[in-house]
Amino acid sequence: MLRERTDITLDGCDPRRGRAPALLLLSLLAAGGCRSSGPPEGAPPSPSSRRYPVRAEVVRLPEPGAPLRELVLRHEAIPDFVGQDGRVVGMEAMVMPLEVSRSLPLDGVRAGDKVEIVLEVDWARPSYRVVQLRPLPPSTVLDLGRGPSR
Ligand SMILES: [Cu+2]
Repeated sequence: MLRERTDITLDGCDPRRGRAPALLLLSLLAAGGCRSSGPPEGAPPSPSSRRYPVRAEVVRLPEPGAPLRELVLRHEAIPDFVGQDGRVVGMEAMVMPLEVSRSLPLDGVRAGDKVEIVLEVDWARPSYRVVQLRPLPPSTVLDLGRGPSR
């Protein structure tokens, strides 16, 4: 039997939650569909922000000269991900566009690379931002959540 699937929609940036679709949509709209410009560079971390280390594969690098420095990653599950209402809702493995801090160098990073990032999420602004990134060995096997039903 197929698992219920609501991810990989709306840029795949919706945290999993067993909620009514209307509520989910509202929270996504409030989150700007993951494309909020977020806080200015160099702003101190907000007390409302949380950081999650997570492993991922690089799907697409930022477009040179694009207004938003956006990295598309396929990340592993984040079981302790906290939603907008402060509850732990978890986030499935998914493809997700993420803003990258301007101060974070991406030299040498290529599509297909395995990396470990620190994702900073601030529901107060709201923003999703990669604030740290380090390469992992190419032999790293990621658990990207493709369940037995597929
Ligand atoms: Cu995600």
